Amino acid sequence: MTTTGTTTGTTTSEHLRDIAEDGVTCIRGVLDADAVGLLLEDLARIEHEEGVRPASNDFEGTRTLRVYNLLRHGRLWAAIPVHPRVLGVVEGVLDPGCLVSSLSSVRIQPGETAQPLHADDQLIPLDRPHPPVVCNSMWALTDFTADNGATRIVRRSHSWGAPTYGGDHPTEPAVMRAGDVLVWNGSLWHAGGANLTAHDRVGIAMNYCAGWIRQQENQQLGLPPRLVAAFAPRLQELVGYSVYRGLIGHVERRSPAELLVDAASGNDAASGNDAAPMVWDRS
Ligand SMILES: O=C(O)CCC(=O)C(=O)O
Repeated sequence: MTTTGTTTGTTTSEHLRDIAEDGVTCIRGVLDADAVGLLLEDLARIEHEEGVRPASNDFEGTRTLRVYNLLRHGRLWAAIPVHPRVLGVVEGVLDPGCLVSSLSSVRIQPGETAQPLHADDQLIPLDRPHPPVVCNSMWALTDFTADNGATRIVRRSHSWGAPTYGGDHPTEPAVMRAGDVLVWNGSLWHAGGANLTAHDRVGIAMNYCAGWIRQQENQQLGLPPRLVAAFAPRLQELVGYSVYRGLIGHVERRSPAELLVDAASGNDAASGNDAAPMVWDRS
């Protein structure tokens, strides 16, 4: 586990060990400085064009800018959910049938106070601890420090009960360099930190869920089919144009991948994403 302490995990299996034990790991140097710069520039453009303003509730923050549904905004964002170094770990926590649950930005501005402590799967009515159903990640686009709002975590809390929402519990800051990615089991207690500095803390919340539960952001309505038709096949699967274990998510016994509208012709057509065999086709 790598936050304020020593670096241990570097391989996928070491990261998976860290998540099994601590509930969290840090994958260092996923994005280089150029990639970070492009994402920061594009995020600033989107925030400006969409007139993004802080929310007025404690959870989203009153000095925090959030942009949801980032896959709507072009190829830079489409590269995030399929990044092999992170997706490989997420597939190990959930399984390869996992889905994109949401993709959003979190710009914690100076003066923001600490977010209430929570677990991302807290609203899912399952007894705890339970097998992972959510696996989330925070991509640092600026350095994350103890003072600028680094995500605060409660190590090993994924194997406890649910936190008292907003409860007072000792936390540690997930200190990261820009380009690093924090990955955690959705049962881990955590929260965004207070920003005591004069500079923004910018992160991308790339969240995944098991292929058999609902995605937090509705990807099928949030992303126009013509846009999804141009996505890489693996990203099409991840946003929900797929069936879990040949059954869950089917449309009249067919995979939704077969129903994507072909962007070029406007005809209903297979998207290039070879439909997986359905459960009924197995003898
Ligand atoms: O911004 C962060 O570091 C964490 C945000 C978070 O946990 C959330 O919004 O659910």
